[in-house]
Amino acid sequence: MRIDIITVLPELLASPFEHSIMKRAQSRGLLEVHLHNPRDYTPYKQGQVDDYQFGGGAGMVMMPEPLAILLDKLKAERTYDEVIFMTPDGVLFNQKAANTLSLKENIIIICGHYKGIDDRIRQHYVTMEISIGDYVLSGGELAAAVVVDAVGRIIPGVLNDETSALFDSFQDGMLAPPVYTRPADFRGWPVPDILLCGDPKKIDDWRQEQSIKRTGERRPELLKDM
Ligand code: 6GU
Repeated sequence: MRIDIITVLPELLASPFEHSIMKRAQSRGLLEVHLHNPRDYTPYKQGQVDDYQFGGGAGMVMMPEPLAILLDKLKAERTYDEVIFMTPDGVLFNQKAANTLSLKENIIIICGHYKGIDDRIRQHYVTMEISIGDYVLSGGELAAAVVVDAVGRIIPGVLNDETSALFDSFQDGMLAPPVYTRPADFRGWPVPDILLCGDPKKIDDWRQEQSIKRTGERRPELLKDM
């Protein structure tokens, strides 16, 4: 999968994909992340990419030309499955959306800044608008990093133990059960006995039960969807 990210702050996205699972996804050739700065494509002097909004009002808007020139260039090089715009007024991102995106070949992610981007880019280029939650971030970069991470880790072949994603919170619409490691007794706080019993069936049942209990306590609305 190839992800092209359009951002006026590529420095902000330099490190998130250079570690751990995102690094492995790329070194295995399963994920490619490319950063592009619209400033390198602007026809305006001094690298201008934003301007005052028509009609007045506080806040700058990203101008259409730098984005359109860059988008045209990318789209001439390959076919994209989606052109995604990161925006707090987009559709809420969730595990199902991550699963769907992980099956795509090529996607573009546009990070908004300032007051946003000229609406004509949204009308004529963008195919999908994503928000990562009901709060406002100062730009789309951190949200894009969240989406790339959530999508990248579930590309088939990325996780070492293929089953480990199956037990993630939300992968089956439920929260994950608690986990423990050594020591079996830490400061007098013991690991639940059942995890040491050696019976995989009993352990599985206990995890399932814990999963349901946690989901009921913390996110009861998830159980209603099942
Ligand atoms: Cl995608 N962008 C911004 N700027 N703020 C957000 C967001 C995106 N999702 C939630 N808040």
